[in-house]
Amino acid sequence: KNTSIPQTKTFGPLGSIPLLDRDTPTLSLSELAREYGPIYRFQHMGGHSIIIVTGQELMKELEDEQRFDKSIDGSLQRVRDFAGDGLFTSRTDEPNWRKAHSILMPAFSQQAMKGYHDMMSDIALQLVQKWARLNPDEAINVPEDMTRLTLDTIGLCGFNYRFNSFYREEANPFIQSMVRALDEAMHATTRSPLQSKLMVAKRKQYKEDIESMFSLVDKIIADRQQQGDQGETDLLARMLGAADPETGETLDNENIRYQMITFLIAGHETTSGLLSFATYFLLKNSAVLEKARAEAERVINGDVPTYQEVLQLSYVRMVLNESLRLWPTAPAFGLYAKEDTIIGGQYPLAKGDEIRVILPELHRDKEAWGDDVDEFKPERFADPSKIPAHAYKPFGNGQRACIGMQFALHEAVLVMGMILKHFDLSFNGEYELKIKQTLTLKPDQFTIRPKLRTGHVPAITGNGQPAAATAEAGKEQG
Ligand code: FDE
Repeated sequence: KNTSIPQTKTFGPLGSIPLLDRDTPTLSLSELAREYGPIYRFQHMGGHSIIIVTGQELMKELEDEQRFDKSIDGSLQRVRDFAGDGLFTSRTDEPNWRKAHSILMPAFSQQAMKGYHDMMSDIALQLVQKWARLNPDEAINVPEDMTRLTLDTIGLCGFNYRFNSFYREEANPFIQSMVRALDEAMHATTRSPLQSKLMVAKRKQYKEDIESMFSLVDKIIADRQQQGDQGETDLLARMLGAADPETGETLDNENIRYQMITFLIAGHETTSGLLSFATYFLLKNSAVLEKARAEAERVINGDVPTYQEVLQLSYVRMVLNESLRLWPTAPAFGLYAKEDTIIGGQYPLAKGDEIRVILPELHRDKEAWGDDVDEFKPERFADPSKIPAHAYKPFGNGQRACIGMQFALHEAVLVMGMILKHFDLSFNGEYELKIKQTLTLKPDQFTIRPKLRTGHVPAITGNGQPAAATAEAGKEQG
């Protein structure tokens, strides 16, 4: 027998919007799930509603790609203003999604990480060297430095471009534009059309920010096209050169621009949040910290881990997985029903109905994880066959899942391993976790005091390569 989906309280023409904290809408949706259950209908303004899902049994059904597909509504629709039909913001039926997906998959395989390893190490060393040279009374803002790291890493591996964020006090101007534009994309969804119209200054700023992003990226593309193929192995080279095996076509320049902006957005905010939360959890859980440190000391021989050593840091990887469980930095994804259907054996959905999976709650489903869901326990990930896959979606689902997963994890394990090996960490005074949401989540105002423990500043050898990576390359050649 069909039942209707529980619905949130409404406030006239405002719908249920007053129930949301405008700065952290996803956290509000998580809280509402505790009141209304694992599925409920949230009423937006103007009669438009979305269905919120937070339970593993329902998620299992949503994995069916015959019945459900990724939706591009709400804030993602806004992000299209600057990410166009790039991978993240294209509909699955747009020709450029499949084309770019086929062309770019090989560039994100585990195998491809070998090619990025030295570039990732280069940037990780910049972070470690900065931390090693602090005066005793200086603190580090963790999300800020992690953002420097992840932005510079995707810039270098993606386009052979150096944002050089460790040499600037302020965020790079490109990033300032991007962060403002993303913030605007998130906030715009909770405003009425009239309210938006009245915000003239905001709209002007938004337009300028988009233009400045386009001009930097278009220049990088033009410079590369002018200079011709010089054997680069980055993502840009692949986008300019590789053809879709199915159609034989390459990506056009406009789409390459959108992909570059997409990788910069997707590749840095999410990964920097991950590294920041993981640092926080390590500081909060000293037994975990000691275990991870012991592994880093045992596995990493030089100052910088080799590609192989990164793969061996399995406990560090579990720490990152558990961190993504409690605070998935991309905290939600959207789907729509492709046909009229019924889920949970009782709830009818109409074709086109919008669904939003809210991950912090899904990842705390007690049926899947047990009663200790709120505790930080990396050991949950020790045996891959015991991970409740339907209740763990930090990288999304199915064909529209994150293409950058291996990339993000390789980078994060590498830098976490280095931090653990080289530093003692402590909070900079009292800290109570506070979440900041843009489109992604981060720990807000989180500062620490790293103290060098190895006695020497980790360094790069004469030929520009990290010492350990060079030794490994030498071994491989013979
Ligand atoms: C994607 C993604 C996702 C899904 C979303 C939806 O569905 O809407 C998710 C959930 C994610 N992703 C997550 C994440 C996390 C982290 C740490 C990351 N992520 C990272 C990264 C890096 C890079 C480069 C990336 N990432 C990228 C990406 C892309 C391009 C995408 C789209 C795909 C398709 O095809 O759709 C994603 N990513 Fe991520």
